[in-house]
Amino acid sequence: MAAEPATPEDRAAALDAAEARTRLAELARLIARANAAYHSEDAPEITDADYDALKRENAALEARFPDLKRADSPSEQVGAAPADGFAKVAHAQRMLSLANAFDDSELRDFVAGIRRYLGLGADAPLAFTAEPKIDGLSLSLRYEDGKLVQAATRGDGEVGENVTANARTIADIPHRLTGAPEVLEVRGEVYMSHADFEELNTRQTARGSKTFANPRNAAAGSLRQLDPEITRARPLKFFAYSWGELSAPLAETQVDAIDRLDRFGFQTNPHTRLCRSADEMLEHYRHIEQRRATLGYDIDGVVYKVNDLGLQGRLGMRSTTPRWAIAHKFPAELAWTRLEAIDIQVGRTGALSPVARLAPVTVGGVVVSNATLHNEDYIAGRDSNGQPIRDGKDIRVGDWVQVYRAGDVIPKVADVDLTKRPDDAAPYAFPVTCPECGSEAVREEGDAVRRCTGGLVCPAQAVEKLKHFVSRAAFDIDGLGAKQVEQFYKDGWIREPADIFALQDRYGAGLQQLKNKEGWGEKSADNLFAAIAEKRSISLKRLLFSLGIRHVGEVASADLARHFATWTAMAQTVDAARSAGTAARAAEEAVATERSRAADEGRRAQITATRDAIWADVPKEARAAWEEITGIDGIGGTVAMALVTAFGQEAERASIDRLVVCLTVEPEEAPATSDSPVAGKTVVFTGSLQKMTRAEAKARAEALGAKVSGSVSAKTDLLVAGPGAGSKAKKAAELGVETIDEDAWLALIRDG
Ligand code: I6G
Repeated sequence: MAAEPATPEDRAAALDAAEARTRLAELARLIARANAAYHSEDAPEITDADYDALKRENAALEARFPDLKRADSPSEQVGAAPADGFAKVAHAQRMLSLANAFDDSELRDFVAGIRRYLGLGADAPLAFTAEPKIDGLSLSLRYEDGKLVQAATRGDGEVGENVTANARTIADIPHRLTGAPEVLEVRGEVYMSHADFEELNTRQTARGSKTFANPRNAAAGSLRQLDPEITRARPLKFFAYSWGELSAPLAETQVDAIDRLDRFGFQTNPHTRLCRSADEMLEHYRHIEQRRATLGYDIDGVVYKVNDLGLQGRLGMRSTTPRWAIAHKFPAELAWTRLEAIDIQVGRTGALSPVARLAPVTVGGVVVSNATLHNEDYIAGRDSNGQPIRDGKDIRVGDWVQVYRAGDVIPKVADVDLTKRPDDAAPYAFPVTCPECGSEAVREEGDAVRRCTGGLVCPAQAVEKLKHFVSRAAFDIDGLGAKQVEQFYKDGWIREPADIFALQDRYGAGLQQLKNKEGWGEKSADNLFAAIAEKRSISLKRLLFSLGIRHVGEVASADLARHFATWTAMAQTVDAARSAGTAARAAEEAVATERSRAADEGRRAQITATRDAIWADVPKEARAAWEEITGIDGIGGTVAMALVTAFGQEAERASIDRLVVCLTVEPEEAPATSDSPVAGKTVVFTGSLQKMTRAEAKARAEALGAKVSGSVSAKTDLLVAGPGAGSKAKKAAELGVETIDEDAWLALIRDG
């Protein structure tokens, strides 16, 4: 039998004109089907590589037989317009997510942390609810005057999708409530039971429709149907576990609030229990874990919440998660399989990330064929400090490896079976050049990761930066996701973020050019331009996050935005701090060198002298700007350095400047506390506080619109000094900063 031609081009070259005509028709059909599955149904049916092969074969055939090019040629305009989505709705109160604990000690840390934050001794009573964490999708139901008026998915927590018509078809969701507050947002989880899931997949198979990989996908796919009648035919269920906006409190405790939801007619989880210690919480965790297989629906852990709602209020929030709750996840699921190859992916910061390509294996009900290998040390069998991991066993292509999945996280390679290692398996040689652009890939002192030095010249970095830019927590432009960005980049339409805002002017004329692109029709092109225009106005914290600067994630972006309020103020300070950044780096390096050299007792003085000498050359303004940035609570030298580096790097800065002129950056609004005497003031806490912990003091000050800084400078408005205040109190006195004690602070925020 003749061997199969090796490449798509070879396949095209082997056909005569008649065969080519037939094959072109077949390719048009296959590619159209793949486009529809990918763009409209969110369910790719073939791999990217297979898709590319079909496209290449089509292009090669068209090049050989131009007369046979079809009117519906895939190279011109075939493709499914993205399906019309759901309307977006802003949640009246942000839908939170939960922090995770992965073992008993993290759960004990959570309890201890809460006691510390609240200043409760080990014996003070503190109760928690514990209940199963359902593996479904969260939904927020808004009732006004007892009537269900809106149902919205979580989305990014701030804006979700309006799925009201679909939610009304779920039997567990009441349309009317009696005795409820005027406004009540009920939150909970939509899920599908195991039995219903099996039955649905059987029906789907019988009908020749696609089946679902697991109950959660089935629940999500069923709720997000454009036709509510399809949702009605799907056996969805709903457990209520929380609430958003309320016109009147539901109760004083979590248990009583859930009980009220139950009496309104919602299903609430019967395995909820009140626990009075970490030991009781862990006991209930094990109890639920033992029953996991017989519950009849998927759960992925146990959620604990502080029972007293007053304490929940005092504990408040971190940036996206409440301090008063945690999800204790069940252990990861494991499986063994063969490592077929190691590929290197290049991320937006140039990081070279090794990815394990695996012989497909089912891990906890999901087929896994890729897993992360973290970095070169991990493959070599050592941690970032050079200590052995896996008893020092390295990982080689051809090895049998253990793969594990925990919840939604990317599967990981955990272990290797040396007894099954093939004789010819060679140690993996981690690349020292970027596989995408060929630039040198270097590993800096203290960095666990090797990085491509190509910057924006590296197409992988450029594309990953763009994908990050359009991601959900960043610009979140409807209709412009990772796939579309990749396509536009390949075509040379978008090279940097600013190009997105020039798209309509450059390519939108008559929409013809965009319309001719795969997957785009007139309506979707129009929608895209409208979605881009809408995002010309953007909050400072989103803009900052979207830039993809190393170490500047969502939390740091929010901290910076809260402090600086405007783009101009931030950029000016970062620019002013640039020479201080250089000095800080030089000081760090010099100090590190001296530490390794000097072993005598004059060492400390010598190190301080070196540091002082380097800083002495830094202009005063630069030093003040650097101190302002590093003084922001939550921002340290690493973030400050990353900012000054990114802003000082010529090409990157030019790209940022080109972007910013396209935008209206909304100033960060202080919380609605204009009547508070501390709103807009910069406050520093020092010394030990007696009535509340430092963390609570900070959270309360911020909730009142104050900026909390870690260091005293000329910009400090108020120093709150407890007993034992030292150098900060001294500096405040020198600078003439008002200093008060904790009682005066409490009186100020209470009376103000
Ligand atoms: O994702 C969640 C699952 C279960 C939750 C949750 C929950 O309570 C049983 N509760 C809250 C408050 C949040 N997420 C934010």
